[in-house]
Amino acid sequence: MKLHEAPSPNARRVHIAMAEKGIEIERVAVDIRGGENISAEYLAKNPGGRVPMLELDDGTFIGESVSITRYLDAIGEGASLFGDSPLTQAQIDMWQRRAEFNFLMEVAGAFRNITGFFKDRETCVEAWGVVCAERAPKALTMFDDQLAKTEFLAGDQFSIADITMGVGLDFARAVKVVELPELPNIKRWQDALSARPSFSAS
Ligand SMILES: N[C@@H](CCC(=O)N[C@@H](CS)C(=O)NCC(=O)O)C(=O)O
Repeated sequence: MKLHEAPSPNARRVHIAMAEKGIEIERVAVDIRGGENISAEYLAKNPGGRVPMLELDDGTFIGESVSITRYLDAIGEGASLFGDSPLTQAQIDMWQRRAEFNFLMEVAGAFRNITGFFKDRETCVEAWGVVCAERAPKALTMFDDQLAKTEFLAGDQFSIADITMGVGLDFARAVKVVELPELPNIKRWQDALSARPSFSAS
């Protein structure tokens, strides 16, 4: 297998999953600043035009970091990142989607529209970025309230939801386009995530 990637929060989600599942994968750098990911050759493999992308040994390509993680979860060792029972699967999916749509996507929207990082390939609307930057921190209360009741976002099991939210928070801090309040339960949970080798090494 090969992981086509660039330094990015979505590649980091896959790196954390690889470490959690004990999987090593050859990495291939994709020049996203130079637009390699929107070249005809890349789009033929991944019409989503983004990184990361997993290439299997039989030439199959899987795009989308959560889909790649789901595949690695199924073939790797150890506890599932997506849940074992119908209930845990639904709860993990629910929190994964909330982390992705209510937080990570808002931070990405703020970053992309305020900085114009990819303005060579998309229309950036600064005012929309400001709206995203306002919405991302507002969503945090929901996660903090949940973490007052549970060890991890979806209950007592570390999951893809924690990976998405933890990576989203670190990305928000790194790109500095969103002001984040310090909330006690998120802090307790993030300290626990940082102590995991999968997070600290990625
Ligand atoms: N939903 C996708 C999003 C992937 C994504 O947005 N990747 C960014 C890097 S974090 C990218 O490829 N950016 C290049 C571009 O937008 O042209 C996933 O989870 O993999």
